[in-house]
Amino acid sequence: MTSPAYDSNNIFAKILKGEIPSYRVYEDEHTVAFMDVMPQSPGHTLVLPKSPSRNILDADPAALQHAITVVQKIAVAVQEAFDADGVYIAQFNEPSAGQTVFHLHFHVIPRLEGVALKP
Ligand code: DGP
Repeated sequence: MTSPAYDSNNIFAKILKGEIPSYRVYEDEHTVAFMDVMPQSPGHTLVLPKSPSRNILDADPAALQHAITVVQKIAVAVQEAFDADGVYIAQFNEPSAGQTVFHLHFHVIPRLEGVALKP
């Protein structure tokens, strides 16, 4: 089955264009990271490539490679900033897999031993 085309009106595209505010914690030429508006734990951060892709299935490999290096930087930063015991990385592709916003993004979620994630 082929994935639908990228829709440039998705909410993260609007955040990238500055049309919707976000709490940005990192930005470089290719990638942005900002805080998730519905955090599953304190420090829940989203990392996304600026280039338009719906999810990992249609992502440009170079953009993906760069984004994962930023995921690592953010994971190290949130582990330290939130004194986390671990960091959960998640990424969803298409509604059947739990994706709700259709611009490729990675969840970087600090975890504390014995503390459940918010649903
Ligand atoms: P998913 O597509 O299921 O991987 O998750 C999308 C995430 O995006 C979800 O955790 C909530 C977050 N989110 C949705 N709308 C906004 C928004 O306008 N701003 C921010 N910062 N996060 C959002």
